[in-house]
Amino acid sequence: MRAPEELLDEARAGSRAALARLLTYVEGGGEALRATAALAYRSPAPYVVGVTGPPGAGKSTLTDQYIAATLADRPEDEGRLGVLCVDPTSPFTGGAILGDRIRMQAHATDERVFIRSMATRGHLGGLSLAVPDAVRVLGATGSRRVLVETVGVGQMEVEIASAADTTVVVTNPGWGDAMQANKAGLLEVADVFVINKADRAGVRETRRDLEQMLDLGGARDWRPPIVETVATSAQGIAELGEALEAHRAHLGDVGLAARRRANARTQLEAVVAAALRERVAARTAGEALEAAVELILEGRADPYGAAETLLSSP
Ligand SMILES: Nc1nc2c(ncn2[C@@H]2O[C@H](COP(=O)(O)OP(=O)(O)OP(=O)(O)O)[C@@H](O)[C@H]2O)c(=O)[nH]1
Ligand SMILES: [Mg+2]
Repeated sequence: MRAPEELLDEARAGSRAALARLLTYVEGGGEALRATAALAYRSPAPYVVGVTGPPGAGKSTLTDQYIAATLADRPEDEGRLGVLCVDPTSPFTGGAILGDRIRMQAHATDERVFIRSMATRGHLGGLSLAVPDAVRVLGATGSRRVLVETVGVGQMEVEIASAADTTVVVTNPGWGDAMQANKAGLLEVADVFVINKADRAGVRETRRDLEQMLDLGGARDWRPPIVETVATSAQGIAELGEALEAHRAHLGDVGLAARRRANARTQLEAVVAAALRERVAARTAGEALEAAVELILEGRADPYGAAETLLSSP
């Protein structure tokens, strides 16, 4: 294993191979992750934009267009743009991730961008904990802004949103019903809504559904704007960029600090829970467990006493 300190220096000096290696450490968990995290969290966090939504909504196409637009008028001092593609449904390099890679390849050699598909291998808390770590590694090596694309399935979008400063929820025309089913989750995470594939029928109805959902959600200090896009032809990308900047401006320094405090709390709780789960697994496996089960079956112990014995054994 190469020392993370060295790799970090090399990555800061521009080595993409060194950066890739650090991210592999993050995915792999264990000692390499710990050593990497100990360094990465010393640097300020980059600004994180989460892009989530159902499979096939056009998240990657949209992200790709956003990268292109961002690079086109990027000031010299803006640092690198990091992009993480996360697909919880295919933990190993599956079709979707491969597709993302190919789609974004146009930018893959641009020095100002670093694109990476994330997988979970050994990370203690799985992808939802690996992502914030990867974000910090990107931040520590020159990315000032990081885009995180995740397929919104189950709790994933909520988990990833708790690693983002601004979260974009991508929908498509005709998805009113699908959105109704997951209303609470979407409302909780969305800072910006996108109706992508606006070249298709049903945009107006979807917008109405979203507006209604936001009305029912009650008064908040930020009402997520709804941006219509056709990602395949770069329509609405400028508006999306404006919506992102507007949300950032709305947060301001105080709002951003509050969000990051909440996110750090959520992340820490998740790390503690994952560590405890690991300990539970260690305690409830192997011979000691079997012996305790035996005692219960023989009527010589009850589950509570047996549990205490397991927990207090070294
Ligand atoms: N008609 C139309 N098709 C689009 C639009 N945006 C994306 N698509 C197509 O929709 C398909 C899925 O696009 P992706 O960008 O891969 O969607 P995704 O949300 O990243 O998909 P997953 O990562 O697999 O969940 C592709 O065939 C795109 O070309 C759009 O605005 N209009
Ligand atoms: Mg995708």
